[in-house]
Amino acid sequence: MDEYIKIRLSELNGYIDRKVHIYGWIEDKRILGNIIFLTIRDGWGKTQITVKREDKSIYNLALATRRQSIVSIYGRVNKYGDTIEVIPHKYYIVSEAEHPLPIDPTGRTPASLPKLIEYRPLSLRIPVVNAIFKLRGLALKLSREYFNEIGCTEINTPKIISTATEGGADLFKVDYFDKDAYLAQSPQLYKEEMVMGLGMVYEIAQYYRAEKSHTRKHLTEFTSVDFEGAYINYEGAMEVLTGYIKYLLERIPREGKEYYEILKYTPPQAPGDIKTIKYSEAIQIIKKEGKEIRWGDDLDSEALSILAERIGGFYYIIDWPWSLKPFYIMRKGDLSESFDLMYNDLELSSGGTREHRYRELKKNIIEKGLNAETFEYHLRHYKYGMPPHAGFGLGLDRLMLILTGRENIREVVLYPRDPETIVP
Ligand code: AMO
Repeated sequence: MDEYIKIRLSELNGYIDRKVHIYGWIEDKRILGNIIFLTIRDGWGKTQITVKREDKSIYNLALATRRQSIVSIYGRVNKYGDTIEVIPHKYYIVSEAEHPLPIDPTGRTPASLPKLIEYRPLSLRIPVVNAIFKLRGLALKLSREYFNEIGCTEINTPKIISTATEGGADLFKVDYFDKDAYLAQSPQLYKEEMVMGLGMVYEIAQYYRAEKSHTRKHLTEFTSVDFEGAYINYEGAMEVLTGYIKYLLERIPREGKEYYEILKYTPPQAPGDIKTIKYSEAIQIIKKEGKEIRWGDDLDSEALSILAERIGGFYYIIDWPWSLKPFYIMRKGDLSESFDLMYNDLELSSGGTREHRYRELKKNIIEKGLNAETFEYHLRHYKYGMPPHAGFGLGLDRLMLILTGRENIREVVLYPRDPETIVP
């Protein structure tokens, strides 16, 4: 069967009247008089297979194949009007689907989110779910494109570590032979150290936080897009972050058009510029709305809802009290050179200028109540010519909520992990 060319269903248009070999799952089957119409998909595209009763053996096989089974078809591509169909010459059932199916892959009978996650592979055949994860893949591709274009080097830092990077709390402990180890909460200190020789770096990876949060925006395993650059301060890091958000929002509607049509959703427009307010101004705004809050308090969900209402869209909150920020952030008296990037009431990213001076960094570690000795492996590098630097970490799963218009972070993560869920 050499004369049949193996192609994807997205390529059919270029093979009208030619003999092709295709694979796919049967999404739908309709019998109209003496004809069976099968809709098959392969993950890239879809087509119709038209089987006439006179092709007896194929007709009987098609009749017997259950929806969602994988078939292999050799046939001719035919076009009439706007419709492309394949007229099968040979038809094989490659992998049968058992019925009843645990979820409806056409999406017509909606399944609960836990059920979708339990049967994630099959749920990826639901057009809306499929579109979400295609867009996630696209966002990852565009992210790499952006950071590579601006001159960053992609890095991979360890996820099994011996010291906390974000302070002592929320750490998952791991039995590591005869030693204690932890799962990384972020690549923080490693990414900072890498700017010594690489200039600007980025990493896209999963991190772990033992937070007992049951919200629509927290997971115990989340994906972060981390950036770190030498010779810049927090303003430079915000420029890179604003550029990243613009790059994504300008390109993803175009490159992901077919998926947005399925989702019936338009992502926010790329911001011209991103507004900035100081933490102290945020406190004033929140106070004006009648909420009791003092300078130095963290912004809880009620406070963030007020800001979402009053400011909205993308905005930065800058110059946070140093008491609210981690030890590695550059201190300016009671304040710090730091920022959070918000979208309405959702924190997407945080970052800042880093403390690059060995003595000051050590002092900050002690002041935050941490044990400087356990950080010595990291700290020593700050003695050998550490450049001033700044960076940020951005929660990719949270960004995906905005890029896909979903509400719950579990909808945009293949296998979400929260305090109750570690399977599947
Ligand atoms: P931070 O702890 O603010 O900063 O985390 C950065 C971003 O990561 C996302 N994020 C989460 N997403 C889902 N579930 C979670 N449990 C979770 N925790 C954090 C958020 C958040 O804004 N090292 C610093 C960043 C830096 O300064 O470079 C850090 O980790 O979107």
